[in-house]
Amino acid sequence: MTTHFKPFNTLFLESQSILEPKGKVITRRLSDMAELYQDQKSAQSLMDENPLVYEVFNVEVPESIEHIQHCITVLYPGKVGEEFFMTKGHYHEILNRAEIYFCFKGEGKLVMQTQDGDYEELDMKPGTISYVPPNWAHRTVNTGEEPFVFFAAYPGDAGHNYGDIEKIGFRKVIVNESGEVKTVDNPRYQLS
Ligand code: S6P
Ligand code: ZN
Repeated sequence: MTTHFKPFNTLFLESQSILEPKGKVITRRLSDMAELYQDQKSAQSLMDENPLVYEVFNVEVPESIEHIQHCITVLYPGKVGEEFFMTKGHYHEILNRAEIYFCFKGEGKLVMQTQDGDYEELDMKPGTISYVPPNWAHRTVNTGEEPFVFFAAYPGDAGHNYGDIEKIGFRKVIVNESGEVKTVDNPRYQLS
């Protein structure tokens, strides 16, 4: 008889924005990603405090194509200089693996980019379901004053490629300009 992977539930504890069981937790502080922000002087001045930027609660399933990885990200509010807190951003290691996001709480943007430099961004608020098609790098940005909390699901074998975004960056950055959320050109963006 074949041994089947057993079905199971995970509970999203909405009031605390955590999963039960917590699964594999990834914690990103400013020191894990300071070089990604535009204003390096402000990044350095926050380094003593080293704020928590985001946490990812990953349900543990095998990393193979038959399975669907799923997780909750809690992206905290804050800014480095005028640039809003954001995730590192990545392509999937297997580039053509898509992803679905569903926003539970807060507000933010999902910024996306292809390897030949196409750029798109979508607004997310509670109830928004966003589709990241195959081949698009993706990053989320918290443009609000509350934690921005979303669920993600993607093919089990997708993997994560952070290096390309670390090197090249996204074409645009999301900043606070006199109290308004603005998308501006990234002067450090370099399409090789
Ligand atoms: C995974 C999915 C999300 C992110 C998470 C953190 O494919 O896109 O769960 O991993 O939002 O972002 P990042 O860029 O640090 O992985
Ligand atoms: Zn992804």
